[in-house]
Amino acid sequence: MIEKTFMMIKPDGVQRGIVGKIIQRLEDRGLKICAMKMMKIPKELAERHYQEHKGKGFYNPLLDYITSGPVVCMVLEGENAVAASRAMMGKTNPQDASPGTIRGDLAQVTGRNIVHGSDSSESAKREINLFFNDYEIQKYEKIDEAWLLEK
Ligand code: DAT
Ligand code: MG
Repeated sequence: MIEKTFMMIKPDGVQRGIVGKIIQRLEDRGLKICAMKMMKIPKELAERHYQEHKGKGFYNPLLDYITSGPVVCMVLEGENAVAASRAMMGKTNPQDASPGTIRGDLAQVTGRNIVHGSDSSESAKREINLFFNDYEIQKYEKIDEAWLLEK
């Protein structure tokens, strides 16, 4: 099933200069970039984005971290894009993330795990709508689709 997901390179990924490296992996997999922008997340947006974690011990440090500098937000599309991108990210704690995953290869601790990705199609829809307007999400055909997907 072709679907969209939301992904974000967090402030540490931007500061460490590995934005290109992360996006390269996603493009190499064939995930289509439908939207992309850099922004510094306002506190209110961060609270809405992470509302499911409100009240947990790591909630305030998480808000401080995610609002501490610019992030790169993306909408990606592909076959089972939500699960595919989660698998590429690896486990939340980079110590548990397999080598070969973004977190397993590029991060060390949970509080600096460099990427966010939606965990279900419902959260993907919610998060895409939180971060992007319709006119920022591009509909286009890529020339490799006939070879990448069975269409
Ligand atoms: P994920 O980012 O893999 O979807 P999550 O939604 O459970 O993980 O948590 C959101 C972020 O909050 C996560 O990327 C890092 C932080 N976090 C989660 N669990 C944590 C914990 N036990 N200690 C510290 N930070 C945590
Ligand atoms: Mg999550």
